[in-house]
Amino acid sequence: MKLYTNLFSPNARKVHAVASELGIELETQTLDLRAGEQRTAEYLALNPNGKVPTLVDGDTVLWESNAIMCYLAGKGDTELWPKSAKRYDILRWMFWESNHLTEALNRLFGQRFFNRDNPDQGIIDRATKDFRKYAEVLDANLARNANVTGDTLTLADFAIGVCFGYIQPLELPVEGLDNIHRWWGAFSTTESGKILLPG
Ligand SMILES: N[C@@H](CCC(=O)N[C@@H](CS)C(=O)NCC(=O)O)C(=O)O
Repeated sequence: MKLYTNLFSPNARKVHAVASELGIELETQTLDLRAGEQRTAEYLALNPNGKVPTLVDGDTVLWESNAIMCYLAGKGDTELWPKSAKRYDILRWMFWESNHLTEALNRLFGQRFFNRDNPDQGIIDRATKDFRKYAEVLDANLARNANVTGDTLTLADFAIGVCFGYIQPLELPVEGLDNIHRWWGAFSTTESGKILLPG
C-alpha cells in the first residue's frame, strides 16, 4: 500500500500513527506541498482535491484521512475499529472531529501560521471561542471515559488527538480542561501517539 503524504500535515500524521499502531508498513511518497506537487495532473487524477493524504492499494484509491484510517484498520481485527455497534460511536466522534474541532482549528492554523505576519484578530477570537466550545464537549465526555469512546483507544482518539498536538503553537484554549490534559498527556507519550505530534 502506498501513501502520498507529508508529515507537516496533521491529517497525514493521523494515518501514519494508525498504521504504526496496527503494525502496517506503508510505502510512502512525500509530496512537497510548497512546491505544489499536490497539484500535478498525475496526482490530481488520484485526489482531485489536491491534498494529502491519499492511499493507493491496488485498484483502491482513497482520500480523506478518516476514511483511510478505517480502511487500514478494517484489514484486520482490532479494538481500534471493532466490528460491533461501537463503530457508530467511533464514527460519530470522527465526523465531529472533522466538522467541528478541526474546522475551528483550521481557522486558527490559517491565522497563527499562514497569516502570522498580519493575523485577523476577529477570526482568531471566533475560532478560539468555537474551539473552546467543542473542547468542553470532549472534556465532559472524557470525564466519563478513559478514552474517547471507552476504556481502550480507538480510531476516534487518533482522529481527535492530532488536534491537541497544537496546544502550544496555536495557543489552543484548553485551560482547566483537566480530562483532556489527562487523556492527551497519556496518549501523546505512547509510541503511536507521538507520531501525532507536529515535528
Ligand atoms: N479532510 C482532508 C483534509 C486534507 C488536507 O487538508 N490536507 C492538507 C494538509 S493538512 C493539504 O494537503 N493541503 C495542501 C493544499 O491544500 O494545497 C483529510 O482529512 O484528509
